[in-house]
Amino acid sequence: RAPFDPHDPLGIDDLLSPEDRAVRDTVRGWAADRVLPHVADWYERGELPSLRELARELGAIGALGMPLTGYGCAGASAVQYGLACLELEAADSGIRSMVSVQGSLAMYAIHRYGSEEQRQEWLPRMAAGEVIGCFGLTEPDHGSDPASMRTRAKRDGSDWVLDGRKMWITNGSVAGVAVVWAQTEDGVRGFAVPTDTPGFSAPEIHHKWSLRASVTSELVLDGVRLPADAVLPGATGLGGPLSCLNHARYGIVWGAMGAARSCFEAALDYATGREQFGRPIAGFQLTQAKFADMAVELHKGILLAHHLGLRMDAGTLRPEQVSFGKLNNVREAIEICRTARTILGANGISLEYPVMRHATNLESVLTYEGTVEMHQLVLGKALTGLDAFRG
Ligand code: TGC
Ligand code: FAD
Repeated sequence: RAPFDPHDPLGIDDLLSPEDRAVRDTVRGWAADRVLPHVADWYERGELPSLRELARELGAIGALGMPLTGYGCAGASAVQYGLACLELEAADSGIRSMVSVQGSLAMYAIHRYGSEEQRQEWLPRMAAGEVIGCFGLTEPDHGSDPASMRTRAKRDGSDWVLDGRKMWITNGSVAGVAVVWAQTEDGVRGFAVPTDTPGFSAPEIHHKWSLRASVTSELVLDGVRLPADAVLPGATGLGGPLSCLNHARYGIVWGAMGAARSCFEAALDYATGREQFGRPIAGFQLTQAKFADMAVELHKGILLAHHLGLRMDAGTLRPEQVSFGKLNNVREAIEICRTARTILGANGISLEYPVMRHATNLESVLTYEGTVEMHQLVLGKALTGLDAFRG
């Protein structure tokens, strides 16, 4: 029997193929070299200064649009994409967010719903990290209920004219292309908007106390005139953007466990070295109870993510199952980070350690891509057959 590994107590590694491990190790190595030495500083400054450089490097290792096929994308499995998200978020949720929005939202929308011309125009450069994408669904007054969005796209001859506002948009002010969702006479449609189009601007949102190493922006659309072929032809109705969310939410199911793992490991390392009452604090029964509970939720969460990944690869994953995973794993990850913080005592609040940074990041992760309550209601509806959203 293999010896007990405190970092993999259930032997989950045995479920992975050599290719899965190679993907994981590549992304882990990249994050260790390129993110971990700098991220506390970026976080403190509230910036992601080398975003464009990082995006190109992520493109070079195949991490952008990773499970998509063709157009320069890696064509990786869902499990491999999930492992990459876990490793990126173990460094910082902001890096995973940048990759999620690029690959699972902006690129996925163009790949699934775009014309062949739109795919050829945008995807190879996005896969290489040469063009950054963003995904504008949320508005200042409409977050959980995107069906009520006010952004409008009207026909003017063969052109489209877009007016409205989007809020809290990751990658917004660095994007070369914005996938914008707007109401039309035929329902919600998506548009690939080159961000140098007159009338488009993306002021950055400052003063965030979470996701500080991430670019978040407003999108302002004032009479943005687009040619007829800017609309994504394959999507009509809210199901278009919501189907993109399934993919990004799936990445978060894995990613949240990365943030939790980082906090668990920081706490374990700290508790074995730190002494109080003449003994390492890891030797106290109350501390060990915390470690046992954290490990149980961490590795249950990774098993759940792996299970959902196998279902996605098999084509059997349902949106309600993604809600199950997002609800559980983000909620448990936050609990693990908060518990880890207590183990570090006062040092737990310092940026010298990753714990508080992860805990505050996860407050955003808990809200974006569907709040806790949205995922409870999605599951509630599936379990009871009754829709609580609109009564
Ligand atoms: P509802 O009537 O239930 O559905 C409308 C149409 O959409 C279909 N649908 C889905 N299709 C695919 N996947 C899903 N998950 C779907 N959920 C619903 C549905 O079948 C229907 O299709 P059809 O053909 O019958 O018209 O819609 P509703 O208005 O009642 O709303 C449902 C609700 C509340 C679950 C939905 O609006 C929702 O998910 N709200 C949360 C909004 C949200 O998550 N926004 C995220 C914005 S992007 C972001 O946060 C990026 S963060 C950065 C990062 O990822 O790192
Ligand atoms: P609201 O919808 O106003 O909700 C407020 C509270 O009310 C929540 O607790 C909610 O659960 C609760 N609530 C609402 N309706 C109900 C109900 N029926 N029953 C019970 N409770 C309810 N969006 C994008 O489109 N693209 C992005 O790239 C993006 N990036 C983001 C990055 C960051 C850092 C953050 C913080 C957000 C980002 N978002 C993005 C926006 C995010 O998706 C929304 O914040 C989220 O969907 C919630 O919307 P809201 O903030 O308007 O909250």
